[in-house]
Amino acid sequence: MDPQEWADFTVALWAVRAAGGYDALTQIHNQWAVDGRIHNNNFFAAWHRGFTAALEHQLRRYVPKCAIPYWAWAVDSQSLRSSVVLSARYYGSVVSNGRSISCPTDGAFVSWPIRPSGSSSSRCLRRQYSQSQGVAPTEEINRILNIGSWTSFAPALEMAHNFLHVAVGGDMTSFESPHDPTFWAHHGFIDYLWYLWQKKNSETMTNVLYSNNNSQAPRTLDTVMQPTSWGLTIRDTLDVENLCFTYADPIIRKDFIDGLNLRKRSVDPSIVLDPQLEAGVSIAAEDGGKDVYVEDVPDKDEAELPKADNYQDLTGLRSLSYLPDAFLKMRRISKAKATKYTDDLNSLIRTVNLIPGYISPSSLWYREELFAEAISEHDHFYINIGSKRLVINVNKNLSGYDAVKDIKAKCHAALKVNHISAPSHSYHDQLKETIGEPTNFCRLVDPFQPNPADYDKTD
Ligand SMILES: [Cu+2]
Repeated sequence: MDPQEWADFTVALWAVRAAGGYDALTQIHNQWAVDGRIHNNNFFAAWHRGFTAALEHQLRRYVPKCAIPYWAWAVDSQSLRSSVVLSARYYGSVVSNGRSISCPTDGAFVSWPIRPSGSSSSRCLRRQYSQSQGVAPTEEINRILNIGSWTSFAPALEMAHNFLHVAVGGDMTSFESPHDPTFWAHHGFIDYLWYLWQKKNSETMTNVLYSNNNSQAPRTLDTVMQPTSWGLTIRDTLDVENLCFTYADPIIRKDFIDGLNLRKRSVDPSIVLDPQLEAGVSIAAEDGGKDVYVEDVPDKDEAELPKADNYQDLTGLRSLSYLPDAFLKMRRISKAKATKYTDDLNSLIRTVNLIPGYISPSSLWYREELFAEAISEHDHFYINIGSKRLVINVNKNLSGYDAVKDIKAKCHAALKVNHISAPSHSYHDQLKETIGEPTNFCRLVDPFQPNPADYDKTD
């Protein structure tokens, strides 16, 4: 999405809002959510697809080709607050840096007024960008896309989606979450994942939808969903083109990703670090200093799953916290199911972290902006490789991106980073065992690092 398209999108959004359509949609979400009819059930994906299309249709009254951008937040999972999506360039940043709820101070929605239902006055948009909640990394998204049955895929997709609501926080945790424009970018991504899954699986849904505890939920594909005035059945939503949008032309949605600089991030699943490390070995730097050395991971459990506020570990994925009780209660999500999902996800993360030489596309290694910011706060950074870790001292004569470059160069030299065309076997097999067929992993990476050929098209 180029700056003009982003500007058009926000202009259209403000126009829909001025006409009353935006708040009306938020209230529709609230109305049907309160009764527990659109979440935690078998047509969550279908309803929200129709819902995002409803906004998109309104946007097109003002900007004919307007499309809702999606936010592939899995790549930002290790630090939401450093996501360019949540920056001045797009949806806005918050000054609290994840510590408390505050209002965006920059971006397109600083003066976006929120009027919660039942309230007579407006206030600013509230967000947190929680440092402690955590959201699913790319590996979990890939695992979900590899699930073969609808009855297992759908609840996993919805569960992963819940964490983002809580992590963005503030208005996004309530049933009036569409108040926050990030809602649409988030649901655009969720819908895209369903779309990808549909392309792979012929059993998109069956007439017998997976069972759920909600007696209000439609039982068949031909049940008209609420609000019935839309006249949309689940079957109507199965094909996105029915709803006048598509993901088929990668330009429409992928160029947004390009606009986010994600292409620059060189998500390269073929980077393999040399795992032949021995503790106690130090790698002499050119100046003779002990700039890089190898040590045993002191507290293995902790090192395997870095805490959410640990910005020193450049390659380890962070653990996720359990979803708050209040959120589960409001959405009528079974606590046992949510707990099991979180535990399973953390164990997947632990496994991923222990694959020797594997660097997740989500890891801080690729987040140079955050890494540059954290550099002044630390004397050294780590790269974990199984039970060993590489410690890299920060050259205090350098700052920001220069220091980042220096650290990366030292790592490359020390670990003899190989850019090889095919991943090594053990690594390939381990990934396959952990997150499914690695070709799908590559397919997932693909949207973040699109084929340059896609960019030759205009439009
Ligand atoms: Cu919802």
